[in-house]
Amino acid sequence: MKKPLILAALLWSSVVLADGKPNVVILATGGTIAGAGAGVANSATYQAAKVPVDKLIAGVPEIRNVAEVRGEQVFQIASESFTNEHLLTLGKRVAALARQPDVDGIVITHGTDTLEETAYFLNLVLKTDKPVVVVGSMRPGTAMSADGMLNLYNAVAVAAAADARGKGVLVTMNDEIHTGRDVSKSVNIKTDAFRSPWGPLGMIVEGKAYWFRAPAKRHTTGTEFDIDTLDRLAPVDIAYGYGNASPTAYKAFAEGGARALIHAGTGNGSVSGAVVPTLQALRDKGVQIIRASRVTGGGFVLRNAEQPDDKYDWVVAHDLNPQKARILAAVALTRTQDTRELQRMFMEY
Ligand code: DAS
Repeated sequence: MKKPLILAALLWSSVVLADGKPNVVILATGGTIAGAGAGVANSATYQAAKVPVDKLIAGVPEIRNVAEVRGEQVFQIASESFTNEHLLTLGKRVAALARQPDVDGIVITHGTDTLEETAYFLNLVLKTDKPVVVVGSMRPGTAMSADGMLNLYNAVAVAAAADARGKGVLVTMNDEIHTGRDVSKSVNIKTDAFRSPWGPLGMIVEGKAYWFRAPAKRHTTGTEFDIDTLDRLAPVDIAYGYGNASPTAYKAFAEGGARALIHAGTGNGSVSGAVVPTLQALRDKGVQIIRASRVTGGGFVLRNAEQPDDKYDWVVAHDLNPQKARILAAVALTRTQDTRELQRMFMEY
């Protein structure tokens, strides 16, 4: 650690000890919350990943009423461009900060497009019960009724809240607190965009968290995965099911090195008769086949219902949407190739 950084950290922790407010670190990665548009009417036309973290913090001075905060700019990208390497880099930084006794909570500002994937990944691999809160915004800070300021304030308030500990990785958007496991971007152009099929965990109002549910699935300190033992994620791809579907995409992904294919099936994870033989052949070559559904918002893929999964040695994604199924498969395959073990993981996480 460089000398100035040591001095800054010592100063920061001394201020905190004097003041007694929780220490929250804000890790910025880009996205709309750091976006800027040409005019106040541009709520949907803007450039993401422009505003640096210190400017984000300065734009919400009330944050300092709930916590001592400092920021780090980890990336400055639109989140549709996240890669597995970005996930690993971010996860390792969060884990290192969470180990620091002078850090009480962590906020990650993030683009909304893949926010749900990052939040789920961290929920699986972080070994801390300190609050980690992922937050974004649907409008840039330059737009009328921008949602980023309040979203960021809420995220810091939750990250500073003692009763947010042990709840896994959280997402605060639009006054709601969601588990990173369930939440997904369900509307692509308004502030009420993030939904959990089983409902939010709670709400954050005027800086106070109100809890109504607890996470039901294994997370953070309760998982068998550990970011500190991960130096890569398995390549996993997703192909959509639809009328007139062909096996071309699945073959191409497998030729590209995919270790598992997520089938985003119609209905209950159904697979077109034109595609089944290709998936069977790919399974025989060692590629894992995981049936998810393109139908999201509640429900789950039932094993052996639409397809004889036991007979084909396939996995079902249970209630995970295809993009979250990819995250779990990418992590799980670093630990096992066994179908039964993979299916256990899809039921538990
Ligand atoms: N492109 C989107 C992203 O970075 C912008 C946003 O909604 O944050 O995810």
